[in-house]
Order: sequence, then C-alpha cells, then structure tokens
Amino acid sequence: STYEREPSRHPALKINSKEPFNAEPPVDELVRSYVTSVDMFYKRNHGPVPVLEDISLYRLEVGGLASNRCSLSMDAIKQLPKHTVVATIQCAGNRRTAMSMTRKVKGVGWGLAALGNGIWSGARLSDVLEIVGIPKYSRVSAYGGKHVEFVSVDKCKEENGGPYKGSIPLFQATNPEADVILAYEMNGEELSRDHGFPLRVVVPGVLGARSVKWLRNINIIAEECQGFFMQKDYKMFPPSVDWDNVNWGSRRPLMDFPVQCAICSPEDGSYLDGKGKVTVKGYALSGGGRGIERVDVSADGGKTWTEAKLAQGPKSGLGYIPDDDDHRDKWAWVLWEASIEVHLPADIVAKAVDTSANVQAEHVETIWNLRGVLNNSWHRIHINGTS
Ligand code: MTE
Ligand code: MO
Repeated sequence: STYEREPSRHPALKINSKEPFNAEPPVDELVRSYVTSVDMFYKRNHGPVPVLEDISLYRLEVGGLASNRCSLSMDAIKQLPKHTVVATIQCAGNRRTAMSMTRKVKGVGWGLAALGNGIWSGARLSDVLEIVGIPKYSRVSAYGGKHVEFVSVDKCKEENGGPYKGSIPLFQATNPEADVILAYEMNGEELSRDHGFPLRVVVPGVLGARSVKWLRNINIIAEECQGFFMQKDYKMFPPSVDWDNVNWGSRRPLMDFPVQCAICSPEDGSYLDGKGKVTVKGYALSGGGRGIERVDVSADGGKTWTEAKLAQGPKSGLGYIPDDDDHRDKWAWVLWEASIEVHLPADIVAKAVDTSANVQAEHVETIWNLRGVLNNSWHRIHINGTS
C-alpha cells in the first residue's frame, strides 16, 4: 500500500480513520495543558504522509502574478526573521459526530478533540511575499493577483491523486498582523511529519483546512484556488440543502471559524458520586482574531447559569505568549473551569460569547449542514449518579 511509511503515533489517540490517518486525543488530555503536545495534537490527513528523503533538496517555489519568482531552500527560509505565534488549529469537522446524530452527514467522524493549541515558529508569509516583489498590506499585486495559493505534495483521492491545496486573500497574506506563517517548528521542536514537515502554513483564526501541510508551492493568483477543498468541500449549506440539491458554486469557501466551546471534564456519560460541587473544565475559542469574552455553564440543562473562570494562560515571560487581555486569546483558545452545584443525574451545558458578542446556536438541528462542518452548538453532557 502507499501507507507503508507512515510515522509512529501515540497509542492513546482515538483513530477515526486509519488510511488516511485521522485521529484525536482523549478529551481530558486536551484540558490538561494550555499548549497541546505534539503527540496529543489531532492529526487530519487526506492521503499518505509524504516522505522527504533529503532536506537539502527541498525547495519552496514562489511565483505566479508577481514581478519576481523565487526558489527557497530550508536554510534560506530559516535565515528570514523567525516569528512565533500561539495559535489553535481547529478542523471544520470538530464535533461532527454529534451533528450526524440528529441527521446523517457525510465526512470523517470527530468527537470534541479535533483541535489543538500549538506554538508555531517560522517565517512570516508577508516577508516571503516581499521577496517576490509584493509589499506589505497589498490588496492586489502589480499583475492582478488577489489570492495566495498554497500547494502541497501529498496525494489525495479528492484531487484525483493530486496534491492538497487552498488559498487565502492577498491582503491577509501580506498583513503582518494576520500572523500567517510558514512554520518549521511546533512547540519549539522541528515540525513532525504528521504536522507538515518540513514546512506548513499556519493561518491563525481560520479553519484548519487552510493551514496547508508539506508546503511546496506558493502561487499568486487572480481568483481563489479552484481546488476540491476550496470549491467542493468546507462550505456551509443551510439545513434545506442535501446531496440531491446541493449547488457548490452558490457558496463561498469557509475561512474564519465561529465561536466554539466544549466541556472536556467530566466526560459525557460519566458516573459521579452523590451530590455536591463538581469542577467542570473545557475549552473556548473564536476565529478571525476574536477572543473569548465569557463562558456560561449550567448544571440544569440551561435553566440557570454560572460564569466560568477563564484561565489566564501562562504569563511566563516567554515573550511569544502575549499576556495582555486583548491579544492573549487573539489566535489561541482559552481553557476555563467552573465549580458548580449539581443534583445527579444532571445535564451540564456550556456556551461561550466572543469579543464581538457572537453567541452559539442552542440546538445543533438549526445549524445542521450536509458536510457536518462547524458544529458549534451549545455543548451538553449527561452525568449520572452512582447511588
Ligand atoms: N494539508 C495537506 N497538505 N493535506 C491535508 O490533508 N489537511 C488539512 C490541513 N492541511 C491537510 C492539510 C485539514 S482539513 C486540517 S484540519 C489540518 O491540516 C490538520 O492539521 P494537523 O494534522 O496538523 O492537526
Ligand atoms: Mo479539517
């Protein structure tokens, strides 16, 4: 098979699909630390993990509607200023299994853990684009380029054996504050094969699908990328659209993710002893550079609410984890906890509000869509009593 040279993976990962390899960590692992370890970070692949025999032969090719083109070795990329961003990458299919329970959707099933918070280091995309003659804050290049396409080397069946690809608008790519980077390190270590070795794009605040791994080409293009994952996937349709009446051309590709929140501890269906206070823990995040304003938790199915305590994240002087309120959660999740009185059995519910006052849908049925993307409905778990 073409899956003979897959990397080894942590045995605790829950495998949703073996070939291609798609797996997520146990949920209680997620809230154990602000930064998700490389081992426990979800893996979402659409084909075999590429093998790069000789890093000295690697070249990133940058070209298209720009005045210059360039071919950069890894050494050349590492000579550009190194920039570090703490960003949560979340798959658009996170929580898909729960959406499928109300009405079947098509796609790999995922629980609550198709996301992770990483420390990503590499070159700024905006610095690389300057090399080919595109200045910072450009909306259109001198040759009419408006989008930046990222092309990989993996072989995906959705692309008929061709590589995975995607694009973002030129303005986002050339805006240094958008923090789009070409990462060669994750959590201070060399990027691992599963996560895109030797180089991946990290587009903070945007669904994981645009953070192309195993990057080979960057093309400046006039229209957004016409690849499968931009045009025939990762779009959100209304509940009235199903596979017999879907018109893919009628929707824009999904980019920023919406406000999201989930309970990771205790786990749904657990048994707890007697009655009293329970500590509930989870994560919350939003897209597009919006932070988390608050998290509300209920122990009675949503009748009454308690505000959760948001963890501040490490105020470590590490430099790259901003510790001011406006930037700490710009691209990264917030872990939260609440100590609440429960009368078992109980339905515990959590929902978040982002810094633009966006709220989550109460019921998953109202946001059902045929591909099962962006399930950000209120997260509900049921806890049983042991006595
Ligand atoms: N890039 C390539 N080349 N091939 C892929 O299959 N999957 C995308 C994105 N980049 C993918 C890719 C999707 S859908 C997601 S959610 C993230 O990578 C997952 O990143 P991770 O495996 O590092 O967690
Ligand atoms: Mo994804």
